[in-house]
Amino acid sequence: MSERLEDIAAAMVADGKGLLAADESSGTIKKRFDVIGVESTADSRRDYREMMFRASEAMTKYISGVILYDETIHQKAADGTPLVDIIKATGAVPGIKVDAGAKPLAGFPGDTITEGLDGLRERLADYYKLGARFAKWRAVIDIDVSKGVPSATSIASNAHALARYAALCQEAGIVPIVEPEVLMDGAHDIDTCYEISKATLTKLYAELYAARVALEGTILKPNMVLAGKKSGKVSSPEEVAERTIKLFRETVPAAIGGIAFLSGGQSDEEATANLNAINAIGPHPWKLTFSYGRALQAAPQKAWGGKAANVAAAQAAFAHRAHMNHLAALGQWQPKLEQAA
Ligand code: 5MM
Repeated sequence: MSERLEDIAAAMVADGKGLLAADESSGTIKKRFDVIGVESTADSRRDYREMMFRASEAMTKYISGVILYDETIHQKAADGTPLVDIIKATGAVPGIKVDAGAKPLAGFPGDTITEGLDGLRERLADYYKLGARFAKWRAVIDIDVSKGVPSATSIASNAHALARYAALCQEAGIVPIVEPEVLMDGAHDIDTCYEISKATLTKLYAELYAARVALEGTILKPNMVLAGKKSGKVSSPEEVAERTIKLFRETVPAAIGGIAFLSGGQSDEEATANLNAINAIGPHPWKLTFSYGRALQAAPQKAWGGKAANVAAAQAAFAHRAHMNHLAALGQWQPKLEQAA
C-alpha cells in the first residue's frame, strides 16, 4: 500500500468502508465489560478484540481501518500472531489513539483539555514501527450554556492541541484523525449544537492552517448536529442531515481526506439512519463515513458475553452492523433491512 498520506487517508474512506473505533482506554472498556458481566483483564480484552479482527466478512468488506489502544497494538492473538498482522491481512489499516485523555482545564470549571503532546514525536515513531499508519486525538467539548461551557478558551486550547498533534503525525508519516467531539450528553437543543460545533470547527481549521498541516492527509472525526440527550427531543435523520451538512459546508475545507463520524451515544440504528440520511442528500464535496465505537460494538459485545462458544454469533452481529453502516455510507440503507436481519 502507498505510504503517501493522502493515499492512506483515501483508503480510510474508501467507498462503503469505515473505521472501527476499538481504542477504548482501560477504564472505558471496563465499563463496557461491566455491562455484559465480563471481567476486564489483558486476556479478556485481547480475546474480545481478536474476535472482531478475525471477523473476516465484516473486516474485508466493510472496515477500512481500526483504531487501537496502546495495549492492543502490542498484543498477540491466542495463537501468537500479532493483532496488527491480523488486521493488515484483512486489508484494513491499523491506527492508534495517541491522546492521553481529556483533563479538567485549569481556571475553567466544566471544560476539559486533551493532553498527550509531551513525548508525542517519539511515541509516533514507535507506533509507526509497530505498523500504525494513522492516529487519533479526541478533544471533548461539553455543552452547558447556563454555566458558560464551553468557554472560548477551551475551544481555542483544544484546537491548538489538535493542530500540534496533527503536524507531528504528518512529520512521522502518519495520517491524523482530528476528533473535536461536541458531546451530545447535555440538555441543549439542535441550534446550540450547531452553533458550538461551528465555533469549534472554525477554530480547528484556522489552527490546522496555521500549523501548516496538509489537509489532504487528514481525516475529520466529528459529531453530528443533533439535540442533546437530556433535551427530551430526538432530532429526525432528515433534520440531522440538513444541519450537519450546512455546518460542514460553512466550516470544513473540501481539501480534507474525508469525514468519519463518531456515534457519540446514539443507538446503533440511530447512528446508521443518520449517516444514511446525510449521504442520501449528496453529492457532497467530501466522503462521509463512520468511525464508530459504541454503535458498531454494542451488539457484538452483547452476543459475545465473554464466552468462546459465542464467538461466531458475535462476529455475525458485528458483520450485520458493519454491513448496515456500509450501506449508510453509500446512502443505500433502509430500515426494513434491520428487521430482515
Ligand atoms: C471507542 O472509544 C474511544 C475511546 O474513548 P476513551 O478514550 O474515553 O476510552 C472514543 O474516542 C471513540 O473513538 C470515539 O468517541 C467514537 O466512539 P463512539 O462510541 O462515540 O462512536
